Amino acid sequence: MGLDMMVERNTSDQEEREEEEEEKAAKNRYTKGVKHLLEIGISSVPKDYILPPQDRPRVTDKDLEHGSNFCLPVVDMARLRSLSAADRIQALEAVDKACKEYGFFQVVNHGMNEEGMRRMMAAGRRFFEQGFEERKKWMTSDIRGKVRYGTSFNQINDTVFCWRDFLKLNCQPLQEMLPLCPSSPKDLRDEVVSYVEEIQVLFLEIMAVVLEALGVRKEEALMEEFEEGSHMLIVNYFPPCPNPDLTLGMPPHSDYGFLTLLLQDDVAGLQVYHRDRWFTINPLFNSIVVNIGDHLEIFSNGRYKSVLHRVLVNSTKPRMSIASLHSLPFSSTVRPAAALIDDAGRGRLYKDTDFAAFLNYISSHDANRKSFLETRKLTPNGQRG
Ligand SMILES: O=C(O)CCC(=O)C(=O)O
Repeated sequence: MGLDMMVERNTSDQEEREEEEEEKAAKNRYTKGVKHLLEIGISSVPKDYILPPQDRPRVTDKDLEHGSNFCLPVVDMARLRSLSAADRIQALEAVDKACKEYGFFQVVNHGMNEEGMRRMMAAGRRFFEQGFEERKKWMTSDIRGKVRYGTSFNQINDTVFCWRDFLKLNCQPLQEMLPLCPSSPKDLRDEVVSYVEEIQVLFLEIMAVVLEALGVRKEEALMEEFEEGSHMLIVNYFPPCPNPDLTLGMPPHSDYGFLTLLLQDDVAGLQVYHRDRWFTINPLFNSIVVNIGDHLEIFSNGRYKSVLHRVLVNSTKPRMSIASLHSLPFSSTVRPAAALIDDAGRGRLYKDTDFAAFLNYISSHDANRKSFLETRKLTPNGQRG
């Protein structure tokens, strides 16, 4: 080999090594979260956050600010509680319609303490507003951790990163999680306890209503399982983004549990996929957004479907949301309800599943869209689809 060729080859090896080093350093920066990227002074989104053109949102900051004309069905819990048996049937039909047509509804007069909700949101916000040195104490990529500060959607497998940081608290049992929950800001633990206790009561009430709407007898044993059921509280923080047209706060995904109860602040960002289009959900003051998760799709044998949703970011305002994901206990099996399997008509459409299968799946796959649920489907005669 001539001297010139050797020099050229050494130079390109060196360049490759430098590129690899730079890529590693960048990934290391990304795992610290998007708030950290802003803190170190980035002024445009790094290339790993840029979605292919077909997946980018086509909504501007202005559209988000003006709000959309789309409204989710609203369920008034106070009214539902006070109705006569005959009127209740009608109200349950409306819940059934919302679950079938949208997979989402909004709950008002839910009975949660309004001031407590505000304080929980404020304490969560102060957690993210602290310096990185404080936040990073809870940073881990262990998806089984009871408390986890992290970023993006599924940071181990994401091919494109998302503009979101989060604090995930595995709240069942609450007493085991609490000593591990961040103690700064000082009031966070107290606010988490109050919020978790109240939202759990609301979940049980809404779950009972949904079972009634589905036409499944509200068996005591099942309700007891929900009382002991899994409860993941996810505090989401979406900082302002320099290029909101190129990326997303969260990609299109469905939630894994039975129901998710979502509290959002007053900044729009949540979008729901409905009739082949994305619709923005205007934040409705003091309401809770409820959506069907994959486990309820399985339990209902496909009568109710989990629905894709995603989150947009904007260039000026941070946005926060607090999602409560509820399901059966981690050790339980989720399967179609016997009452909803009709041997002569609709056979069993889903395989049994459990959390272990889900966690194994997300540790090795891109879990966006409804990819996990797809692996649980059977053809109508009981074979894998
Ligand atoms: O921030 C939102 O509005 C939605 C959050 C969400 O989809 C989630 O946490 O799974």
